Amino acid sequence: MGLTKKRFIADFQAEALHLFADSLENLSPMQQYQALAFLVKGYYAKDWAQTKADYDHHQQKQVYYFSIEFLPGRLLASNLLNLGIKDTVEAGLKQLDIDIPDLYAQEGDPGLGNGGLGRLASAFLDSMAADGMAGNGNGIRYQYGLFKQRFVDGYQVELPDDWLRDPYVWETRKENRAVIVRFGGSVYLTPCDNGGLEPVYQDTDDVLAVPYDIAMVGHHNHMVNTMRLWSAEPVPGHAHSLAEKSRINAITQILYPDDSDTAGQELRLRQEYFFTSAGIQSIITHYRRFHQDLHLLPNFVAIHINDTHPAMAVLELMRVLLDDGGLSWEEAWQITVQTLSYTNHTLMAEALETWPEEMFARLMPRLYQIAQEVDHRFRQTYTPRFGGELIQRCAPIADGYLRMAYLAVIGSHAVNGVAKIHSELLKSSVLKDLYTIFPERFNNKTNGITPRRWVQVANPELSELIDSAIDTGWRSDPSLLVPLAAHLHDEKFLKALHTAKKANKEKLAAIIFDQLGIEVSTNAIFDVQIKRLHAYKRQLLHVFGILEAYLAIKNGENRPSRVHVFGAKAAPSYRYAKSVIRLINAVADLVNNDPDCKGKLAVAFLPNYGVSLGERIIPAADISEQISMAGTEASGTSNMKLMANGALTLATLDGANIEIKDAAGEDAMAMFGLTTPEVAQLKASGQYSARAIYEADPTLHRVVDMLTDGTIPGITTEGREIQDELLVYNDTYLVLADFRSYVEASHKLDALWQDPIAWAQAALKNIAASGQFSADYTVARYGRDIWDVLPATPVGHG
Ligand code: 26Y
Repeated sequence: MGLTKKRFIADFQAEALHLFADSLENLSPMQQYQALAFLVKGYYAKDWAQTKADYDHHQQKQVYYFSIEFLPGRLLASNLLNLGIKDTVEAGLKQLDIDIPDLYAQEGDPGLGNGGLGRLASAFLDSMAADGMAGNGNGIRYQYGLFKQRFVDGYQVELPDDWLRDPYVWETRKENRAVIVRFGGSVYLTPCDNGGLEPVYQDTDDVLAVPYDIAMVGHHNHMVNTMRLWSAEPVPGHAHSLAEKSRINAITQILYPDDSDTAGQELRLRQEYFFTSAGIQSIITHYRRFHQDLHLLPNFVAIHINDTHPAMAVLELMRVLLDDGGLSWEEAWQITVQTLSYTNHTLMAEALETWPEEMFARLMPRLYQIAQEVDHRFRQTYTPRFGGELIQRCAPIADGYLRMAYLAVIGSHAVNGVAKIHSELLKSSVLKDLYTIFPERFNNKTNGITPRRWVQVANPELSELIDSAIDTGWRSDPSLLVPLAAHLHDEKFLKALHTAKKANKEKLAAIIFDQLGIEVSTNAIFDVQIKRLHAYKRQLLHVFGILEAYLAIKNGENRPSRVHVFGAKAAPSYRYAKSVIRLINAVADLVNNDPDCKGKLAVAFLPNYGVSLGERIIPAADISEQISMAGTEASGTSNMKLMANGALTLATLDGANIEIKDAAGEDAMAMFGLTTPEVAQLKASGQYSARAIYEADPTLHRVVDMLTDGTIPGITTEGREIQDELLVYNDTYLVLADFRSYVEASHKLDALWQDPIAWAQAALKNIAASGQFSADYTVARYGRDIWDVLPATPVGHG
């Protein structure tokens, strides 16, 4: 949009006056932020309304991305960037003498998700808008987001995230679009006029679902899409008791801070039905404003199921088509399958959702009836061809449970994993039987990230350097980063790359000092692991690497100095993960307070990792730790963000690490460890003995002993627990098996660091190859292969 600095300043002053009846300089930074955000909202309001009108007018096919988590991050800077006015606005703010980083920092970071899955959902909404695809988000407006993490004596402490205490500027309440979601009661079928059966509901608990819409601003294309988040409220006019009211409010009160396994709670099931039903109802209501014929639904609507949490979309869409639309089962089923698609994000059996039949039937009696019919017909249709045993293994209902992943596959026309290896493993392991039945449904869509946020907004130093080398085309088409590789032997450029990284490390060092009181050297290698804390992600292996280095330093060995940076939240109920947090903090105390380590080794565990902290850490990283046991990490996305910022990946051959290696080249990273088939074989053989490895490797022996021998102060119980997991329970995630090759790969990076030019060349290879992981391309592929929706904005060469 055409905006001059002068015009912006006048608008900003007028907005301040309008909102707070005062002049800008008298406002607090928070008030200034709010005035600016409201102004920006006004700047795109017309485009937002117009985009919606255009979609309706052209009857463009729309995508609805259903996700129980979204992690949009702060929106001010990214909205300014997408509107093409960031530089102008920042110049204006500068003229007004306003501290720009401080202003941006006023904005809260909606923590409406746990980790990768939620962030991916937000990246996809951002990219759909950028690609000019009609894409909507559908989720929950949790009153409390993911807990805020503090450390007290090294332990994780969880504080409530009351993110709506200050009004959230970007949302718009749409009371006129509220719908009613029915829970419980009983339902029976009764003959109706057209000769069929219709359900009669009795004694249901009705809940009002009120939508709050947030704009997803497209990049330089005047398109603005919508993320719709639902809030649960009592139905006006119903005589709810106090207890009922609080049960209703509870539905959208809090995000489950658990991404480790199925939480299993009734409330979570209620949440899932709540946003799924509200979403489906509002889609159908909107559709019916323009169309009579429900058979054409798949021509105009694609509904995507992000992991199994919204998988009951299969049943809810059937319910609406059957009961409200009066269609036959066969018609309704065909429409449902054509409309729905599903992404799986995990291979771990314990994380695949199942619900007890009794609970499901009690909360959603009509959906349960439909589920039984789906199950019945599935068995009847496929048993003759595939045999009863196979069908029993993959039917949607068995042994007293609804199996949501199976239901999602059966009710969708497309199923995908999130990295090549993951999609292959789905076919050969957890979804093997359904792959046998529906091979044509399975496909891969490797995850992506948004370089607009992770490079352009988070790392202006690097962005400007790239501009100077290859011009600015990469900013809208990241595949144009490839020609950057021509500068591989351009020493001046390589040095500038180093300087830009150094500047980001200075900024992160200041944050580390500010938050933790630790002084770190920016000449050191910044070695980063940022992700949820999970046994399978093996933060423990990273800790063992640190202890190996610690022992070497105590031994007088000379190593390039390293600062290890961690960011990770543990599910509050995940005992082992919390013990590892305690361990990392204890190792940090040991190392940071040992004079022998000064300037050589430091550990900084920054609390409360999330999108905004990620934007500070990622640009400063030299090494990206992606060290899950092979075959466990579906994709990973921090690997892509870190690569795009020039970090070298230290990784197992897992998830998207494999594709990163293929893109950047093996010499631009350090791979190690057992491969997926090797892991599978070792586990199947029953021959693995963690203790034998421990006994055979003196350094490893020493490191494992340190957990309990008092070397690391203050971790008696946690150290014992972790040691038992390794030596008594035989090391589920093969930390000891991979220890030696991890240390060797890490030494390879140490050696490379000694040659700054060679290091910068490797960093450059990563940056130049990172464009292919832009989510703009990923969603374009979803559009082409799954949703049948084409980008309106050219998506470039990815
Ligand atoms: C059911 C409940 C306990 C639950 C809640 C959240 C289960 C899982 C999750 C979240 C899973 C998740 O974030 N998975 C990650 O998805 C990323 C995006 O595809 C992947 O990159 C990453 O490998 C995967 O762990």
